[in-house]
Amino acid sequence: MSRKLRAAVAQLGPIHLADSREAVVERLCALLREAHGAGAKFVVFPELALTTFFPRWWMTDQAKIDAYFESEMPNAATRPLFDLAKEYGIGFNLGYAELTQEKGEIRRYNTSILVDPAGHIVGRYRKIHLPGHSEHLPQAPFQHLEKRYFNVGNEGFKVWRMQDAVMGMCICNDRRWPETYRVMGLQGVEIISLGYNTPIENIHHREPEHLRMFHHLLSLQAGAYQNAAWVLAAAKCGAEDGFAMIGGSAIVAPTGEIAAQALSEEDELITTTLDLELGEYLRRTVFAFEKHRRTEHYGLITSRTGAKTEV
Ligand code: CDT
Repeated sequence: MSRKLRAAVAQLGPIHLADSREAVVERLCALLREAHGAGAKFVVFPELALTTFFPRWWMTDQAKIDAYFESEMPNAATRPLFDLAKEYGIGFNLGYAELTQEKGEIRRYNTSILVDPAGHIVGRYRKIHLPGHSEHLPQAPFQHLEKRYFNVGNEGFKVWRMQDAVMGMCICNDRRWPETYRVMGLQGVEIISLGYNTPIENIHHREPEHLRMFHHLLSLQAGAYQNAAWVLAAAKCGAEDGFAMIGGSAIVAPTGEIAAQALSEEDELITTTLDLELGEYLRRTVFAFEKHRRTEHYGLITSRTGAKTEV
């Protein structure tokens, strides 16, 4: 029997410091209405979709930092999105900054959730590959303080069955690491969804601007193909208070081909019908892991973190 899921990626244009959560959620709802009109049953929103990309700002007042975090989900501001999605019977992935308590300690994560069409949170992912730095870089044009403001995710790369598909999540910089996809691939993932905020300029090392888009797509396409999964990637993009980020939201097929791609750097919806049999076919043939993988030669992947030359 053919298994198909009509899905959408909801790219967001800039969210400025002055924009309220309520105004942003209204934009998310407008995209959700458009997705419903296009027949989509699953929608992917970006990383940190409720606020500006605040790790670009150096802040020392913890109360000011915490104002960008959500301590419950859904909450008053996001409830309209959950209600509308439930009314339409649409599942979604939403990224936000999560403030929580674990064993009496406050923890902060860069998180995304999977919400099923009945409005229940069925999955949660906490970003593992946090990029950037933790100290103030006064000479840099902007900061990238994820290593300062967030704890490293502590729940691994899991998968969940939702809407008759095996779904997994990762967030932004995670998409550049092959291990991200493979750990989910080994759990039979069929759809990997992710959000991202990728500055046009790399403050850590100089590189031509066009490489930002090239490496973004290269990573999605390689991850999709090598794990026979659909990859759905939603940008927050354009210039937030003058700081530019790439667009290029995309839906990538298990063949590695781009099935749909956003053209703008604004709020924009792209849709595709995901044929889940395509991935099944590749997992039975070229990527039948159980037949072809040679784990006896892969030990260094988990026993060594940094590269070391011994010859
Ligand atoms: N948000 C996020 O993870 N951004 C990173 C910037 C990396 S700078 C080398 C990204 O991978 O796009």
